[in-house]
Amino acid sequence: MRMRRAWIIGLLALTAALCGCTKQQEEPEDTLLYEDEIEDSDDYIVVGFAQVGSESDWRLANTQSFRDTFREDNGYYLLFEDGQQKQENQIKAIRNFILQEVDYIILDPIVETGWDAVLQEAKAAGIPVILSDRLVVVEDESLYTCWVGSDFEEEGRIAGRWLRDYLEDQGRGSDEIRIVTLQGTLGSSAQIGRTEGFDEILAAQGNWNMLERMSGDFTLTKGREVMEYFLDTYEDIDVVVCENDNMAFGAIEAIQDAGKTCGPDGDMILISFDAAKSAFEAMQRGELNMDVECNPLLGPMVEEIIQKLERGEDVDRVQYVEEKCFDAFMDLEGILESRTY
Ligand code: GYE
Repeated sequence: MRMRRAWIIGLLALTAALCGCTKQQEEPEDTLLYEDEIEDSDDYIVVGFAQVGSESDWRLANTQSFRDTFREDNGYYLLFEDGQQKQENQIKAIRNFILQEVDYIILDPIVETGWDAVLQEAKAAGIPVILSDRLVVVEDESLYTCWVGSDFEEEGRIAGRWLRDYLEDQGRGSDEIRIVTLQGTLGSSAQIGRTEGFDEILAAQGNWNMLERMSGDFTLTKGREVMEYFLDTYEDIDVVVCENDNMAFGAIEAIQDAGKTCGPDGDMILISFDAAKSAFEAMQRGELNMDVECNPLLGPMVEEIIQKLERGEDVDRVQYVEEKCFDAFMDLEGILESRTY
């Protein structure tokens, strides 16, 4: 079901006319460049990517990884749709991909539920769906081919274990520890896993008190608002768990505006997830204690899967990305040199 370049252009124009909201329309220069390069005989693997949005540093690095991988000179034509953190936009994008008869659909589902109907449509059209980053919960598991992403629950456990050991080292192992959590988008795999993993460790510590959890939707602005609310509501907070870096940056701003401090020498311990470069810089400035890595560079892994499927080979149903954790006491300058996101 390969599509010729000229055919794709016709379809792109049709889609733009139908939905009036495609990335191609927002960035006409992409299409123009493409039209200049028409060679009727060339075949491409056409991939439609329904991305969550552009809410975080992690997300931008993730999008870039797909753009870098699925290039025309690499044999691909990538149709990219930014869902702007709305499930309905992602569903619309998938329907457009089906209409355009793409060869593969890559879906990074904003939340886990609500995908049965549209994935059924993709299946009926014979288009394989590869899940990337987050997972879906569907009744019929055959609605997607495979999933590549992080073990979010383990990330949550890593954060919890680190906190337990750190408090122990500080001689606070049996003090009452008052914790607040800034959660990611509720119902997303990253939020569910990180919350549950951390909870597992928390449940075993009789002296840890989770004061409140609230969603900051993985963004700096909402993270800041939630932290302002926590600071207004609770007088003593010992630990702030942020389920991603951008919310941690918002929390740092709120804490500093309130005349308080966080980090290894601060009033509060700050824990985050993702380990983007900007978070390393926050650790270097002494504002953040630790960060659990979440690798956004999933493009090459998805490409490998597509190549296998093209050759008719079996693919693993689940593939985890390798991840580490970093804290402010490491040689951050040395580590930063080799970080790519
Ligand atoms: O942690 C966050 C992003 O799903 C792993 O989504 C991803 C999360 C990531 O917005 O920064």
